[in-house]
Amino acid sequence: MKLYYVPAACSLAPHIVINELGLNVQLVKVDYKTHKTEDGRDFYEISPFGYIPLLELDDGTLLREGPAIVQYLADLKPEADLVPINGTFDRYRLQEWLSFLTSEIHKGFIPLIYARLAGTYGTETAKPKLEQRYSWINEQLAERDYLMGHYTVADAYLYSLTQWGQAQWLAPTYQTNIHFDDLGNLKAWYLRMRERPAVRKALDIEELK
Ligand SMILES: N[C@@H](CCC(=O)N[C@@H](CS)C(=O)NCC(=O)O)C(=O)O
Repeated sequence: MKLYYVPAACSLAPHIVINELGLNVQLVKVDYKTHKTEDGRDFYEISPFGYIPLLELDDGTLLREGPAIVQYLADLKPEADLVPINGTFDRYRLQEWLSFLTSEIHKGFIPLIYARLAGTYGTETAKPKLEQRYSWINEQLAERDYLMGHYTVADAYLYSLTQWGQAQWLAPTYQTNIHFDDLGNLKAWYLRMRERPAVRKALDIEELK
């Protein structure tokens, strides 16, 4: 396995877990600014958003997202007890913590870090990244009706976030300066979601359009 990392970044977490477990993982350093790996590859060609951590399994399978990576690694050696067993309530408690850390703490820091790196407030750095991620989601939805192929909680999560942007076909809430008009697959998915009675019911209760 390989772990792509940037020193002192959030990839430190899987790095620590690897060490805790004594796993034989090759560390591949990525330059934060140039997005080149230390062996000269363009990191964007390996991972669509150019961010770390990224785990590459021996068969070439890639796993993104720190919370998923640390759980995958820890599940390789359950006897080390770094994660509660799958299916137990404690496992959900752990996932509660990981989700809290990724969305409330980690992403809370990002505008502050962007502001320091960019020299201005973070929106001019954050906006193109968000647009690029939505463009990628739009590509995924070309091949499937829902994010996982079938409808899951992830679609409900994406619906709640998407209404923060703007498009002619969208019933906007906060109207942030992110535009989805060119994303046809996202539009089809959004309209599909709005057909669902559970979505309609929630919109009605929350007095949303
Ligand atoms: N959703 C990702 C975000 C990872 C992330 O924010 N990585 C930062 C370093 S802590 C990064 O590589 N940023 C470089 C970039 O976005 O170009 C995760 O939770 O693993």
